[in-house]
Amino acid sequence: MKEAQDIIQFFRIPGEILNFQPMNSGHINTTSKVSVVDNGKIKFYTVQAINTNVFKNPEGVMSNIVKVTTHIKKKIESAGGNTTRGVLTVIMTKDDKPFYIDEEGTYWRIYRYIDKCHTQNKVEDPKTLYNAGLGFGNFQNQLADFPKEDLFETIVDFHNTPVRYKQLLDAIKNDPEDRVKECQEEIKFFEDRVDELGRLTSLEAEGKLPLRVTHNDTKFNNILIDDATNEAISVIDLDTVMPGLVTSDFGDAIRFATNTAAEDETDLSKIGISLELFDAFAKGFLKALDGKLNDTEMDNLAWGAKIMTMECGMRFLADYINGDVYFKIHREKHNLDRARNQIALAKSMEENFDKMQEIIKKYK
Ligand code: GN1
Ligand code: MG
Repeated sequence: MKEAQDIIQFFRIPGEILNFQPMNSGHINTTSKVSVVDNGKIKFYTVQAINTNVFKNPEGVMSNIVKVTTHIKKKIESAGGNTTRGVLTVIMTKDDKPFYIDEEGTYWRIYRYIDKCHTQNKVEDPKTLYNAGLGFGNFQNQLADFPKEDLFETIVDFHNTPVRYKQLLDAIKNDPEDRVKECQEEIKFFEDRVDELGRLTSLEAEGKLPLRVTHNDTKFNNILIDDATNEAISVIDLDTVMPGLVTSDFGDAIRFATNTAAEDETDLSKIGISLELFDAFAKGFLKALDGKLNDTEMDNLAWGAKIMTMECGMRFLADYINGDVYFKIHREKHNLDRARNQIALAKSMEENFDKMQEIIKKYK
């Protein structure tokens, strides 16, 4: 594959390349930070190769991102905010496209790099997670009036948990790598909870959970944190912005950020939900969305956390069984470790479920 530095020339980026450095973040796309010197000034860009095994319609992805970032920019502008920091800026190619396709068919995109901020993989301080809650809640506010029908569904059934279960069953049936035999306990965990998996999609079908424009990948490392103030500056990784449920955004954020261990920790005794962190995120998220959620949404936020954790666990497990074809892995059995981790976290949520519900009630 080409390197980030080879494709800069096709974009509207004046100056000379100084340096480029791969960034090992995310399980899907390949990302580098590139510095360019223009008239003695150094500017930074984020260059990404889009994973087209995952995103079958990369042009649809970029169409969504251009529309959504333009919409948010207008909101920030009318509120008198900083439009270069509060939202990603897509850099266009010299022929005015939001992506460049190289000879190998790789889709590339470039964002302006937002400086004086960073991402964090682990929550060090509840206040920062509170800020992230505010940030993700605000993101949803900014898109509350965005026309949903203008968005491509970039991954069909992305958070359709019963479909994810079906995909796990298909993987088990095919068993291409003969791995099912070592996953019996994990498979049973999901079989035992099959009735819970369809809870949110059923409420959606009954019209009780409304479709909103959601982010759908609200990991704590998908929001930029200001270096000086620890405030949440901008939501990033917009590939999966599409119509969805607020319970998914809340739930996925909780799944990732409140785990007392990393997503791939193998010492299961270290894994559990931190109620302190749950409280911090809920407080920020619900402050931003003050009064905007209906009762069914409020009553199902904790369910969102558990169901998103189970869904992610099923996805990791199915990918392990399928031979690691979706998520990037960095060691043998990485996806199996991740699946076991998510199961341990879901168990911890079961033990703390009443307390999670109590915390949500405080912010009703
Ligand atoms: C992937 O790209 P990244 O690392 O932010 C995945 C999410 C999973 C997450 C698990 C498009 O997110 O759905 O929850 O890994 N993104 C896609 O860490 O599948
Ligand atoms: Mg992503």
